[in-house]
Parts: sequence; structure tokens; C-alpha cells
Amino acid sequence: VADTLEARIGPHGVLPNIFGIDSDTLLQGTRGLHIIACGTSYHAGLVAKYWIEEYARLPVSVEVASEYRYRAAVVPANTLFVAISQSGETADTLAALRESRRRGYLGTLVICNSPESSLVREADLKLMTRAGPEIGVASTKAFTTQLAGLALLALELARRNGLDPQRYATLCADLQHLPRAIENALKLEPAIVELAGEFIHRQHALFLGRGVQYPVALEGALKLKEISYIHAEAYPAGELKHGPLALVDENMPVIAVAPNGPLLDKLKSNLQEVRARGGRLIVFADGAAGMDDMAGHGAMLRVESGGSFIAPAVFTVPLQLLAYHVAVLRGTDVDQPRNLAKSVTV
Ligand code: F1P
Repeated sequence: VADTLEARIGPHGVLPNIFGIDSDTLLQGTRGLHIIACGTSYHAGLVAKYWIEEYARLPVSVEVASEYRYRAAVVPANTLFVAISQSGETADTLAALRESRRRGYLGTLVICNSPESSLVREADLKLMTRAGPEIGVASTKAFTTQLAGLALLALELARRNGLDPQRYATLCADLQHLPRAIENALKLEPAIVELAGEFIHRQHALFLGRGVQYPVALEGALKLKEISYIHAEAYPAGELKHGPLALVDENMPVIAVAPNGPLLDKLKSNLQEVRARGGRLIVFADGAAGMDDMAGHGAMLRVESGGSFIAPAVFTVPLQLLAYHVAVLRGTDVDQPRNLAKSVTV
């Protein structure tokens, strides 16, 4: 993450290292974004939607690349097509990029970890993440570096679209703090190892988040599925009462991502509903969040979010660690999960 941000945040703000044909003109002309990606990269796109809409006030739609070309998409004027991919070789993402050429976008931007990849070669603009080689099939550091790159993009678009300079400066400082906040989150590892023991014989798990933390919950559930083979679902916490609550009993662990913020009270009332049904609560809460009334009804782990802007990237780390340690305890092959390929090229 530090490498992805490196040299791109200076005293005057962020300079996302976007290169390609006339990046300045394309970014200046952008009036909306359409983000496509697969798997973990898709979840990064969902986080970006919250950031770009909140700070740059541009409309963003996000779609899985595997569906994109089978839909007669309507493309509003001056929409930038954005593809996110760790490998840059995912067949659906590449096919979507090629299809986008026929659909009248302003231009194409690829956010990618592989400089020599097909996606990077074919895009107008490129923003490189610097996760280094990721050996395991499941994306982990690729995801956090994608979030770092997308945060830079969101801030750059925000700056161009008139975000209050003071607010912009605060967000830049938050982003600068991200590597340190992630280091702090990694210190939770011993507590997470202990927690992982509870999952050895579990078959199912529910993940909950609200707002920008919903995609983080999705990513936590995906990691648990991919490497531990535990059936895991993620829901925006407000959707609990529209169905998933029927699944909650003492055998269902419910993992909640709960940083401080305007939606915390809403989330707390959703968690009360879980508690009332005897569900086992595991809450990843912000140090600053008033969640003490939730303690004593399950496990509570405190994560220093480093500010609401970067919280999605920080809260991802304990969820990745949880999936990892559950997988280790269950004896699955963490680096090479069954049935999965690092890069899906067909
Ligand atoms: C997309 C992806 C990964 C996942 C797995 C299969 O890859 O879904 O997120 O971990 O490796 O492919 P990419 O387009 O980001 O390379």
C-alpha cells in the first residue's frame, strides 16, 4: 500500500500516477464512471463508488465484468469506463474493455497490478497498483492496493470537481496515514488466531456492514469462502430483516464491520436483532465507536480505523487475517484453494 501511494501524495495534495493518452483532458471531462471487474476487484470497485460519489459528486455504476457485455448498457455522455484487475488478464474483464470501445465512452482507465498485461496495453489510461507478485490465488494485498489506487483517483476527481480544499487536505492526510493504520490492524493477529478457533467446525457465517463497509463485508465473506470453504454471505445490515434473519440462531456466527460514523447507530440496532435471536456476534469496532453496550454478547475486536475515508482498507485486514487463520486451522491449502485459478483467462 505504501508503494502504491509512494510519491503520489505531496504537500499540495495527491498526484495519482495515471498515465496514458492525455490523462488531464480525460479526467477533466469525466462526468460519470462505469466500473467493471471480477471477484475481489469488483468489491474494490464497489468501495470506489461510495468514495467518488461522496467526495467528487460524480455518478458511478459498478458491474461484474462477466455480465457487462450481455447487457444493452445505456452510456451517459462523458462517462469514463474503468476496469480493475490484479492480473490484467481476466478474460471477462478484457472482453468488457473491448466491448466498451463500441459503446461510446469518453475513454478507458485500467487499474492493474501487472504492467505488461493485456488490459494495460489496451487501455487509454493506466493506474498501476504496486502489490508486487501475489502468490496465493485469493487476492489480499492486491485488494488493499487497489483501494489505495482508487482512493487516489477519488481524491483527484474530487479536487477537479470542487471539493472544499480543507476537506480535501484532511482526506489526503488520512490517506497518507493508511500504511500505518494497516500496520496497527495487523497487530490484532493474536486475538484473531484465538477467534479463528471458533470456526473450525462451522458450516456457515454471515457478514454485515453498512454504507462503504458493505463491500468490505462482501470481501470478508469471499475470503472465508475461497480459502476456508465455509459458506459465507454478506449483507448490508439493514437487509437482515428482509430475509437473512431467518438463518440466525446460536449456530450462526455474525461478523459485523463497525467503524465509527453516521451509520453506527443503525448498525447497532441491526446487531440487537441478531443478539435477540441468540446469534454469536463478532464485532470489528472502531476504537472510537461507542460499542461498549455490545461487549459481553460476543467477541469485540478494536480496530483503529484512521478516519472514515480509509476505514474500508483498514477493516479489510482483520477479515483477511480471520479467513487465513481459519483456513490454517482447518488444514486447507491457503495459497491454492481447490477449484480456483489465479487468473481466469477463459
Ligand atoms: C479476478 C479474480 C480474483 C480472485 C481469483 C479469480 O482477478 O476474481 O479476484 O481472487 O484469483 O480472479 P483479477 O481480474 O483481479 O486478476
